[in-house]
Amino acid sequence: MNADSVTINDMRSTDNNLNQPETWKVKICLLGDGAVGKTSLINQFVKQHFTDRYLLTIGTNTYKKRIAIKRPGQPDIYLSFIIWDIMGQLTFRQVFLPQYLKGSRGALLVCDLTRRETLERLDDWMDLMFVEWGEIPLVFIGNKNDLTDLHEFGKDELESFSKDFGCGSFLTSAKTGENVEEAFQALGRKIIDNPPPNLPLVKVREEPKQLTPDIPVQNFNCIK
Ligand SMILES: Nc1nc2c(ncn2[C@@H]2O[C@H](COP(=O)(O)OP(=O)(O)OP(=O)(O)O)[C@@H](O)[C@H]2O)c(=O)[nH]1
Ligand SMILES: [Mg+2]
Repeated sequence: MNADSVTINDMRSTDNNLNQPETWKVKICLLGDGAVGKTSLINQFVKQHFTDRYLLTIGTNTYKKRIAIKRPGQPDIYLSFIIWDIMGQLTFRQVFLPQYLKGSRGALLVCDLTRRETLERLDDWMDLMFVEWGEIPLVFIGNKNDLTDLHEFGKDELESFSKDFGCGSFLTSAKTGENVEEAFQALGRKIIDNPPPNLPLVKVREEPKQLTPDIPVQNFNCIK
């Protein structure tokens, strides 16, 4: 089998043992502007860890986590997420994004509740995505919900934005963990309910791998 291209059925575990739960390997991405909290959300989801230090992501890093999706009256399905953390800098987007998006089966689109422009710029991310992917399962995230005093927009605006794309949304805090698991679960459920048909197969890493070091950024002024 060509490791660079697979169909959705190939993503299912080939283990025929009926005692083994059904497992799908699924590549997903987090997209959004710089410093909205993509890396922090992943660290909270995968390692239940948060730091106030801003470590600029250079290029992309991958992480892995397996979750169970509950289905009423049916056995759970396990999703083995391969999570791609992509840097939010504009210059990077145009050059590398298409190759990083290749094979993704869903995405979390992240904005920062303390900076309105990060919500507006999700439009640009959506444009880039549709060009590369067409329609795939999406969930929108308004992050930094713990920084209430600094909020420039809230639930209503995020909801009306995400509804334009027929998608759900969550207010999260990577710091406290609020709604982080729930947002990833919602994306997983959407992927299972609406698997994108005939996507090219993706080579999946078995172990989380940091491809490039993060760079510490001093004095980032959005963070308490
Ligand atoms: N208070 C608070 N701070 C957060 C939250 N999420 C992220 N931060 C902070 O915001 C800054 C940027 O977070 P990152 O997770 O590195 O942002 P990013 O989107 O990965 O940024 P790039 O890698 O540049 O694209 C860091 O200082 C984090 O500590 C949150 O929910 N609450
Ligand atoms: Mg990052």
